[in-house]
Amino acid sequence: MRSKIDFRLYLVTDRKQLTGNRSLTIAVRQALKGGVKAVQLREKDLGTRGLLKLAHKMRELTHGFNARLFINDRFDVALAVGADGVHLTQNSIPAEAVRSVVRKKIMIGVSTHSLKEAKNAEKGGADFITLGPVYRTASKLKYGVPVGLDTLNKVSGQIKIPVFAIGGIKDRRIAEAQKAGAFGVAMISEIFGASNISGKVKELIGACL
Ligand code: 3NM
Repeated sequence: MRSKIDFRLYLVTDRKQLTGNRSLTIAVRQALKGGVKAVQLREKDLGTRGLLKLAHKMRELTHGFNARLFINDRFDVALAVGADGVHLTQNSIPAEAVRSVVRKKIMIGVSTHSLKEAKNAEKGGADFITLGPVYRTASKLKYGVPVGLDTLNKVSGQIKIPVFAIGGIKDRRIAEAQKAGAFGVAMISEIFGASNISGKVKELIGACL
């Protein structure tokens, strides 16, 4: 299972966090130019048709850079656009139900916030999880109380699938997240808030090695 996940840096999108009139397409292209190899399309406010259209665009873009594309929550949209995977939330259809439909066709990532959720995701057939928020994020407590490095350490030690630390991850925190057992890191603002997105991604990839 572990070898299937061939990226350490996972970009999660939120076009509302983009600065300087950059469109999502431009920002993601810059991140891909910088070397990011996995993108999760997470644009919660879009309706099905709008999401599908954007997902097609992201598929074309990520293909051009040989990068993985994951669609937040919607495995139907992931299948429809030929994405590499779906990224499920705790309110999505559970991983085991998705797995029973998609079989081995696409990968499944799951957002988790505790050891219990992490174990459930693994049992349900997830290929990897995100665990968070590890730190306090800019959007304050929108994602819940930070779980901290101790929980990251505990979870990483008790499950076999890769764990990506998420929530308030910055360049300077990558080393300690990895030391606490994270296989990789996932982030929005550190990348989308950068004035030079591709330069920032290059730095982050260097820090992930
Ligand atoms: N999920 P940033 S934290 C999308 O804990 C998301 O599951 C989280 O943004 C979780 O890198 C989070 O800007 C926000 O902190 C990540």
